[in-house]
Amino acid sequence: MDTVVACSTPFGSSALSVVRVSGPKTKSFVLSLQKNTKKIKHSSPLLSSFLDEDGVVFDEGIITVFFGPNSYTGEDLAEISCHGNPIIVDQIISLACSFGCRIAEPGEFTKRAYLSGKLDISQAEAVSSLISSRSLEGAKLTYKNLGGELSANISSAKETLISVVGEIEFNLDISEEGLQPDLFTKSSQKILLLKNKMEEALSGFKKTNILNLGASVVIAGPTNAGKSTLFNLFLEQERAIISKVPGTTRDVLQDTINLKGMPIVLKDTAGIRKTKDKIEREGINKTQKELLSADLVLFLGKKEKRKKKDNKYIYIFNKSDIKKPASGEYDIQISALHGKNIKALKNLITKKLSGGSSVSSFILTSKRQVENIGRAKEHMELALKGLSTETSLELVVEDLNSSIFYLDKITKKTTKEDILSSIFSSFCVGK
Ligand SMILES: Nc1nc2c(ncn2[C@@H]2O[C@H](COP(=O)(O)OP(=O)(O)O)[C@@H](O)[C@H]2O)c(=O)[nH]1
Ligand SMILES: [Mg+2]
Repeated sequence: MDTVVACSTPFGSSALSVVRVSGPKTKSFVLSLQKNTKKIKHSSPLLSSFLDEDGVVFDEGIITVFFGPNSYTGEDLAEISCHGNPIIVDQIISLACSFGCRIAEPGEFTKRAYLSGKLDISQAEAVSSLISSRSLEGAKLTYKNLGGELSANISSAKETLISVVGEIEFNLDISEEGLQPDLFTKSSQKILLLKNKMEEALSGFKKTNILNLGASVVIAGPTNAGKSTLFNLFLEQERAIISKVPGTTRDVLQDTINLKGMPIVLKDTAGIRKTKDKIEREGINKTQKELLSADLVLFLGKKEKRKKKDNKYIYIFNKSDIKKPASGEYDIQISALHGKNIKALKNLITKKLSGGSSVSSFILTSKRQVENIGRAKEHMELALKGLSTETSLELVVEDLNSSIFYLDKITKKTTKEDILSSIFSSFCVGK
């Protein structure tokens, strides 16, 4: 196995940087850096000078070595804290390379942790989401999976399915007439409970995903409706120009806000109208694109009659201080200028974004997990249908085994190399 090296902290000047080394050459490399060689102990920080190839000291810092298998990667692992200067970091990395180490690929430390059985694949995914999470609440949820909460949930679901399969198979072995009388109802009840849990997990994903990645919320509507006024109100600053002149906002303006712990990228757009102005038309094209990719649209106008109710839209009646809605359907009335009913609007936004769901204890953090839970749930539904119509028990067993197969894929130790590569390549170098 190669010994790998990488800087685990962001590039640039800072008080400290941390270089990580993992693999069989770790201890001897750390010794080569020291002037007065001290005995290396497991997990004990050691103040050390750093020597270059000519024996000249170029920095000093703290080295902590963790002996495998009791380390993050399961191998010998060193964390070298040096002064946060890219030149010093480069020097340590190039010394390690001359010593026979190679530069780690993105996510390679976590991949090694996975390969040595320190983490299962769902925990490795939790590491990645924890690093990229954009809200504290999202980080807290994700951290639970790092501790193995998802793995525990999956294994308990699998145990239930295995026990149902076992019972059905036992009954298949005895004669048809001798079937346990409550076999169908008992099995259905157990599977139904599990299926509901899967549904909860799937609907909770929407909220977790928004807490981790943030949501794109677009303010749109006709010119002069008060979009920029609302945008500024949310930002609590005069960010966009407000004017009675229609067509003032042309480019998409955006900023990040936090609503009840939810990170939101809020966008102010050009008002939609027919215009001969080339630049304004370009702005309106941009608005249309934003509308397509938005998680939620705050539309300052009424719903078009022929349009079906779109769940992505909140139809807002603005300027309620000077007029009342004559016709049309609105979800809420506000006054952006006077901040009237804004609290209710904020509540509506967070409710819509979380899909009204609360996060269950079954937390999913990646699309891969969602896909597999979805497939497992589909097969549970088929098994339930089979049980309710009392069709062949063999087919029910087959569906339950497929459910187990998909649940297994979430935490499996033997995941295919291409799936591994796609998971770990999204990590940063040094993790
Ligand atoms: N009375 C009243 N005027 C508003 C309200 N919101 C915006 N306006 C005014 O409507 C005009 C257009 O606002 P602006 O935010 O630039 O609209 P936009 O074109 O949709 O971005 C400005 O003169 C605002 O002061 C409101 O709630 N009440
Ligand atoms: Mg505007």
